[in-house]
Amino acid sequence: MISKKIEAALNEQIALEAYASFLYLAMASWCDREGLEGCAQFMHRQSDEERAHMLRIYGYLSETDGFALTPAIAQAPHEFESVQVMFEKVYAHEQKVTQSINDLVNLSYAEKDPSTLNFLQWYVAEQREEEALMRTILNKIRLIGDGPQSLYYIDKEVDKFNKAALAAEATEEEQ
Ligand code: OFO
Repeated sequence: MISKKIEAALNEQIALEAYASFLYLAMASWCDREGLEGCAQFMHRQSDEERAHMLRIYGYLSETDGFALTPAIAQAPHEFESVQVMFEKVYAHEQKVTQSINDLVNLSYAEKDPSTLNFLQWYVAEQREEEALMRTILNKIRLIGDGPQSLYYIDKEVDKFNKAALAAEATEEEQ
């Protein structure tokens, strides 16, 4: 059983995760059109992850006798000035999500809700990882430069993260 306040805040988080999923899907489509195959795959993966983050909250609300509300999604941007600008937007969005998770943690303390506090720990760790990943990619793009001659290399660099994620999944499946 969770309080109405916590239920409402978790539903806001559902909306934020859903928006992230659609934002990253729009980015995947843009990358695909621009011929950035590695970046497109990366953004598809991120989009799927955000949907999984959203569904995790559905599960928690169901487990705690709360009610998950399926959100309306605002139109995400379709066009991006450059691949660097796109990743800057990703990083900014992840920082916004981190702030929202931190607010939820503080609300759970205020509401004396150890179960939600415990549930949120997974998100705290996930956001730390996601922010670090996006910062790493942005730093690489800044080093390479995102002029037309650099796009091929940027795409290859981002594709290394896809390959690393696939390898990690394969190892997990083996265990
Ligand atoms: Fe779910 O917001 Fe990023 O990871």
